[in-house]
Amino acid sequence: MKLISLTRAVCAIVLLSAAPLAAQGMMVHDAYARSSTAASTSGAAFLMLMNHTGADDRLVGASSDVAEKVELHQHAEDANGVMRMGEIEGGVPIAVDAAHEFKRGGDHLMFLGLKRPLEQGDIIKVTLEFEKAGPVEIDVIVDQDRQPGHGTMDHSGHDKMNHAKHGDMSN
Ligand SMILES: [Cu+2]
Repeated sequence: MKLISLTRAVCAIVLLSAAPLAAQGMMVHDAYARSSTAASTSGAAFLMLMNHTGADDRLVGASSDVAEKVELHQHAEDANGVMRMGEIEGGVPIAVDAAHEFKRGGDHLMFLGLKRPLEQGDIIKVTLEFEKAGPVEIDVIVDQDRQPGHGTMDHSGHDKMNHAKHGDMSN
């Protein structure tokens, strides 16, 4: 009998400590990936990251078994006014309780050297590497048909806010 009550006590502690964790950590919304054509050897993923870890953090890298390499990319205007994409130097800082949107025409995860074509509807595993939170594995659905700015979640309001906030792509 003593053993049973001890087990119950342990379970209660586990439940209590697990409950608040459900709303904590790095939260990922609306992650999807696509490539420009079925034969493309590169692709990109887009998602909304929310930092509920309780501390400022920074996305410093990413990897996936579908690609040789996953880079953190941004679109930025060069000296001639041409939009170009390139690696984000020093990673992507995400303040505590802030969100960062990786979206079409903006920051994105770039898959280089795809080992297999991104098939519509496939779920691919991507590991996001954070400075403090460490590796976080996420599921990303391949959605070739997704139109820019039309997520499964209605965040048309977010889009407007982010345009205003992140109007300066140089930061
Ligand atoms: Cu890119």
